[in-house]
Amino acid sequence: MPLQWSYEEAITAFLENQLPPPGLPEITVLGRSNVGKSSLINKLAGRSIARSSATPGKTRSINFFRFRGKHAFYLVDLPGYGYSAVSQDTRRTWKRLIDAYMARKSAILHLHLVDFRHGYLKGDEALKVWLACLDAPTVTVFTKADKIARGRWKTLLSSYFKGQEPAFVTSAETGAGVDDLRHFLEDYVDRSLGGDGHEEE
Ligand SMILES: Nc1nc2c(ncn2[C@@H]2O[C@H](COP(=O)(O)OP(=O)(O)O)[C@@H](O)[C@H]2O)c(=O)[nH]1
Ligand SMILES: [Mg+2]
Repeated sequence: MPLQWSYEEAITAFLENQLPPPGLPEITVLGRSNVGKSSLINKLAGRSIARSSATPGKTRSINFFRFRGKHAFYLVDLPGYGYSAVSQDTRRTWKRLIDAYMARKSAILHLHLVDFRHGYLKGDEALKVWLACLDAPTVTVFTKADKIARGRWKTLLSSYFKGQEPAFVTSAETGAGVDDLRHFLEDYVDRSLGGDGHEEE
């Protein structure tokens, strides 16, 4: 059955002191600019809450979206790393914000979004190395799967992905794979809080 979350509020942090106090489980959404982070968050929410744009690298804030499923949790939009077109200053401020975010240690899971057409690019390999140093595990979510014929999905997925952990193939355009991901995240939040991962009857 399709799972629904109620969306409660958004918090935007440009500066360290604007980060919400730790307490709720947080699931981060990471990946290159334009990979489809905002679009996936909107699709998971079932409504338009995160701004999606065709111009990459516009966002300079960390955006927290609070949901309530079985439990309350945040999806956290950590916008594109590796901006090429920003000044040193902006980059420094940005790094400070990310470091402050990570120091809170509230993330229980990181979603690494990767364009299904391209697989892991150079920036993604660097991100993987960085993510591997963090406490919380990472799950890869392939995006824009609607751009690839369904008959090729399985082969393509196994050509990119050799790991044991789950990987999701999704499209924010058609909604493919999104409900599976929603269920996975719901169970993940539940287990992180000591539940058994099953929905209550
Ligand atoms: N065809 C297709 N386009 C997508 C999908 N997800 C995002 N896009 C497009 O890719 C562009 C960047 O998306 P956005 O969500 O803003 O990426 P972000 O920079 O990672 O937040 C936008 O033009 C979206 O409409 C998808 O699943 N399929
Ligand atoms: Mg975005």
